[in-house]
Amino acid sequence: MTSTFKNRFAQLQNHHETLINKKNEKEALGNGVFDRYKNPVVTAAHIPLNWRFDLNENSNPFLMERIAVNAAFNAGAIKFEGKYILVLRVEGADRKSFFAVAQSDNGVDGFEFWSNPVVFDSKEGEDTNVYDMRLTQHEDGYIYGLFCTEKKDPTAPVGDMSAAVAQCGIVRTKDLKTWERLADLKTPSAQQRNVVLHPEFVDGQYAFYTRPQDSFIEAGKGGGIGFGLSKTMENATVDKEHVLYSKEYHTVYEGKMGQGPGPIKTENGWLHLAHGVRNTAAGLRYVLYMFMTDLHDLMKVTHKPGGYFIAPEGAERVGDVSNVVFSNGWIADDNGDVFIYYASSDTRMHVATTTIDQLLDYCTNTPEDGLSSANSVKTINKLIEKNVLVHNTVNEQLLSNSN
Ligand code: M1P
Repeated sequence: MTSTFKNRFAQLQNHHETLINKKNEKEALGNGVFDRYKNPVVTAAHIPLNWRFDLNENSNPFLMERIAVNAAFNAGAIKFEGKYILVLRVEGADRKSFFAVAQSDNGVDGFEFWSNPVVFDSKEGEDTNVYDMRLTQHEDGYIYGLFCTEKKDPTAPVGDMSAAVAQCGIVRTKDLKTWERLADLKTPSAQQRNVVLHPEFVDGQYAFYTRPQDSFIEAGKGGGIGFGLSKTMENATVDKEHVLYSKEYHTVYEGKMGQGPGPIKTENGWLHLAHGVRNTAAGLRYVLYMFMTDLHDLMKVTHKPGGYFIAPEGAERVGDVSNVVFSNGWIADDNGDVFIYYASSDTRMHVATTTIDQLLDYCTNTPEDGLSSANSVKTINKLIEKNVLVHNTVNEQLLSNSN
């Protein structure tokens, strides 16, 4: 081995190890709802060297990167055998996405990829592109991965190389290593993305959150969060989609929205995280918002905190598709801690930490969107009045303490 090759390899290894061992820290202050962290938890640079470099000096004397990775983002998440597991959407320089598992001991740093990317069969013709897996530990004993499978639109006019059809692919596993491919979900909608499996049976059936859409980018008449039941997972079919959360004019989800990860069960109802999309002069803006549904009636939205929950901030704003935050994975620990994994600008993964108590407080006490400027001002004035009372009480207490 020449010393040039040896030195370059040592430098690459050193750079990679330093990145993986970098400790993450909470950002100062925060908003009281969740804490952001200084570093992303996974980036394209976290991808193992042996996936990207031919390490044989004879066939790669310059130690060139042979297979470049563009991004690592939009990860499903699950706690498995005591580890915080992400199933990431890894996107190559060739634009093709695939899935790969990374694990960490503490959920905020030290994420390392497993030895190989995830492999599973195609079904119903080869998937051109697969992405955005939502993981659900279902009460039937399987871990299901629901993802988007994309193919060229067979009805696209000659010369149109971008028209695509998106549907919901389904895999299941018990060890996150061997994945069984099932038939794609059938629904009444022309296209589907952002489909999520509910963790419990509903009336003895499997329950799905869907995102009915008319075409590949535009949700069209659809675009809300739908809900439907299927008797089986082997040939999952939702005959009827009921929209449980609709698009609304002048909200952060007026363009379209999509369920994030599967909801978290609490004594007070189900906590949901979703993304909302609106159009701007600079293109689409994706933010995260929250809502809650009734513990027993999953179609009943009980709390709708107004506005966004997480929006892209600072360096998160810039990437391959700028001004985007997207989440399809979170982990709730038994002690009530919650790890929200979100991607920024279709490029990298971050974590935000919080607790079930904070999320419940946020969902139940954040005012709803009043849907007009006057109503927003009324809501602020109400809070100011309330704070005047608090201020007076505190002053009275201070006075009586000093007497
Ligand atoms: O580019 C932003 C996101 O766009 C799509 O989300 P949606 O279906 O809601 O428009 C997905 O391609 C997603 O992967 C991507 O992050």
